[in-house]
Amino acid sequence: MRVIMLVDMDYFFAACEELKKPELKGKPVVVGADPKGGNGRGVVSTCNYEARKYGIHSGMPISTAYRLKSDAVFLPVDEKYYYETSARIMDILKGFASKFEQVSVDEAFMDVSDKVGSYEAALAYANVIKDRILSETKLPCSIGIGTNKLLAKTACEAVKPNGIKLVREEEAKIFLAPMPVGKLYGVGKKTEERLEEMGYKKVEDLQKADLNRLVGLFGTFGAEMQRHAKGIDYDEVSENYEVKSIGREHTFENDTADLDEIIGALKASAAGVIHDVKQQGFSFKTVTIKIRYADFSEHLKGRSLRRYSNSLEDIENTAIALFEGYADKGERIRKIGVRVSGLLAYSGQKKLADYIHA
Ligand code: DCP
Ligand code: CA
Ligand code: CA
Repeated sequence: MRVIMLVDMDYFFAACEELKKPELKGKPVVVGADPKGGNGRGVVSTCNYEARKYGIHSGMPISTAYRLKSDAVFLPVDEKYYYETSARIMDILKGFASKFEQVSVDEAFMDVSDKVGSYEAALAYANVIKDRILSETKLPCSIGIGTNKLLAKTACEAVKPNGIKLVREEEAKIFLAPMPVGKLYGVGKKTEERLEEMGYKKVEDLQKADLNRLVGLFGTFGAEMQRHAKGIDYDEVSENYEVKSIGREHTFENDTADLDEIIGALKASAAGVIHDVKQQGFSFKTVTIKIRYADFSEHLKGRSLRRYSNSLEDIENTAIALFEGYADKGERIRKIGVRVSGLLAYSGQKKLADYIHA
């Protein structure tokens, strides 16, 4: 049987702040932009559960958060510290998984099918993982368990914070039925609005929907949504293996959805990459882009060329084509990067290992 887990850290950035300063525990803590006495621009990155009691949440304007609870502890985003902590967590988790896929700074899918043979064993295993994370990092997490990614993720969201939840295959339809369609895995804001307009409000409505109508409205994505509504998901946990590669990244001053700005950053990164590729005497076979959204979720997408190349145009064109798959989402992006791999050294004098950029 296939057993997938989704481990997601609780109130991650704020939990990291509590770790740094234990005296914050029990107080409402908001991490994000500077509230500037209520006139600050920018948004809440996250807040602890104390602060959530006042209605504060991720993505909310910081000025609104300040209005809701002006005497909360407001802290700036200490990205470096959170990513260091994240790396420690991910290292621990990797040891428990046969296949491991990190999907955000604080979240990863794990295929543990080889490690457990039953649902009971899966629950016990999740407890061990949760305890290990807590004892080694002092940070709480939640774990969802199911026969696929969709069920693992949805179970985790349902049990948050500080819990473990298993959804058995035979319970899946009933578990999902009462949820609003916006909660369904893979359904973004725009799709949610469209679904509601068409009369699909709950996942239950999607379960019962006429498949032809859904496909007429949404194409193959319509069929996939109905599968998801029924708790069916074939997506595999895809190992994020580290490739020997050369890459560049660009972090935007302000999170942006502006296409010109994003393409400009891709081109600038490509130019940096080709500089290194040529200087180090390589050609490459694969181009990958990495997108980090404003909410710190990440997407990696790569494409292999027909033959080895060392041209800037190949990097640029491939990177832009790959980005087009995401462009219509219109979501704000925090950071974007380009990377080439499948490297071939021109001369035998240089050892590839000397040129691996993490
Ligand atoms: N984040 C952000 N802006 C968002 C969403 C998230 O900056 N709109 C950052 C801060 C979060 C981290 O990413 O701590 C992880 O996001 P989660 O959605 O997993 O939220 P939390 O871990 O903060 O809370 P939860 O306990 O609900 O998982
Ligand atoms: Ca989280
Ligand atoms: Ca998360």
